[in-house]
Amino acid sequence: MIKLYDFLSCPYGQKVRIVLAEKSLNYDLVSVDLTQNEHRRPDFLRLNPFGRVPVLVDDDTAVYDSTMINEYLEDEYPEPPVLPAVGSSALRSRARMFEDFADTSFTPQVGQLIVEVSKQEAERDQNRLQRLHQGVERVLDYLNNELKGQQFLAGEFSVADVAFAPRLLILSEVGIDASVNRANVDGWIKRMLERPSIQNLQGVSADPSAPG
Ligand SMILES: N[C@@H](CCC(=O)N[C@@H](CS)C(=O)NCC(=O)O)C(=O)O
Repeated sequence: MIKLYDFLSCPYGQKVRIVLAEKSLNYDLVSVDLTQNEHRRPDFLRLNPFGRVPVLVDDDTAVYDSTMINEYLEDEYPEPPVLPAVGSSALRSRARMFEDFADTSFTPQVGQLIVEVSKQEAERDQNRLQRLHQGVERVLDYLNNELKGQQFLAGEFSVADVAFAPRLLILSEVGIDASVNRANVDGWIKRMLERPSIQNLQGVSADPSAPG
């Protein structure tokens, strides 16, 4: 039996829930309320010494970190795949690089934007806000270019697209229209929104308690 320790608005937990849904895997969701510091409790720290969600427990195996969890799911439950086929080394690297870029650059940047936008207007740092906006717009331009002639970032739908989806879907809440003047990004978002794993994703919101 699979258990997922998660906080619904966490974009990294959302990455894992998209993959679980793609692979039609049943699981129990165990809520770890970050606003109540439940991620700092000793029993949770035994699962992940970093004290972060998501953590996946599959029978006797506990795995933390969304990227490592999704690798585990791909190894253990390979169908349908969320990585290009073994042997397509260049495409597999491309998928992993995009996932890493989303996790370490795009998602945290949008997270900082969420935190800034959720402040009272008078308390917002307008320069920082502008810098963050420009940073996200630059990434969207880059993605628009990378998506030229492609349905998804690395061949078929993969962990590369999964990693961007949670924060792409809330950009309008922080005042960014990802699609305007970016036809490739527009088509990509529409294709992702056709997938039940993304349509039914819970917790997609600009919640500053899980900025990512
Ligand atoms: N690299 C990790 C990041 C996970 C992460 O940052 N989770 C946040 C919530 S979105 C968290 O648990 N934060 C609590 C903390 O850092 O104290 C992953 O991909 O799973």
